[in-house]
Amino acid sequence: PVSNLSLEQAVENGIKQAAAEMTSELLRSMSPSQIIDSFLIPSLEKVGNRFERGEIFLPQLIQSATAAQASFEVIKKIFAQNKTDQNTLSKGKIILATVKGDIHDIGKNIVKVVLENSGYEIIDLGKDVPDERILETIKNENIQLVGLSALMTTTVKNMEDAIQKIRKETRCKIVVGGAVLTESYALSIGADYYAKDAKAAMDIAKSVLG
Ligand code: B1M
Repeated sequence: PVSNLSLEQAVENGIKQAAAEMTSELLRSMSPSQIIDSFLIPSLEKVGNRFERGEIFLPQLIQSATAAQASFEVIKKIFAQNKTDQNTLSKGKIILATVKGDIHDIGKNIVKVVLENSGYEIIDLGKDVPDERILETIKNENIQLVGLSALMTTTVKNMEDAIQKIRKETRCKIVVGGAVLTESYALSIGADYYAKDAKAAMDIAKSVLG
């Protein structure tokens, strides 16, 4: 590596290239999920807290997010390689979306890769997704499971609205995730399941779709 930064330092300081390099380095001895859980998420949490305390500002937050995404791009390639030797038949389709008003998608994208790697076909509607779009896709594609992500206290309200609309018109199961949520809160806004991380999302997909 050209730098001697750790992955945490690279993410916390928003240095993209170092983050990518350190990830390749770590992948020699660690699994992708270990890297995500032990380095990427804790570093982003630290950065988020600094932002909240006013110690850093939006440009730095964006740089850190970009560095984390660069690390994840490297991780994604490993997932893709593992996928090739699995059977290619889809175990079922799942919609993923970050709810209206919310542009945080790093977590959703991690969940996507893990679910794809487990054999599910993911319809990724992206971020800041209007409820109507989610609803339409559920109906058009006859979807049995939708995963919604929300990262802010303000957008959890939008998540609740989306859940109500989905409930009213379909029988699709709903799993929710995102750092602001807890299991009891998720259930209180009407979700069927709460996934604290990608592994939990995988277990839920398995129990709903097989
Ligand atoms: Co923002 N941000 N951010 N941010 N950001 C938070 C969420 C915040 C908590 C930081 C803080 O102040 N401490 C805070 C929200 C506070 C609140 O709720 N009241 C905040 C804020 C305020 C904002 C802005 C408003 C800042 C501004 O503009 N003034 C703005 C929001 C704009 C908007 O959305 N409308 C904003 C912007 C950004 C960036 C663009 C710079 C960047 C996002 C880049 C991107 O996503 N493309 C960013 C980031 C990176 C963060 C923090 C630092 C990290 C989020 C993250 O990626 N975590 C975050 C602080 C924090 O979370 N501690 C923060 C890692 C990720 C892997 O975790 O998403 O929880 P997570 O996903 C996990 C699980 O939750 C679960 O699995 C994943 C993997 O384990 N999961 C699911 C998630 N979704 C799931 C869906 C499922 C299943 C499981 O369905 C099946």
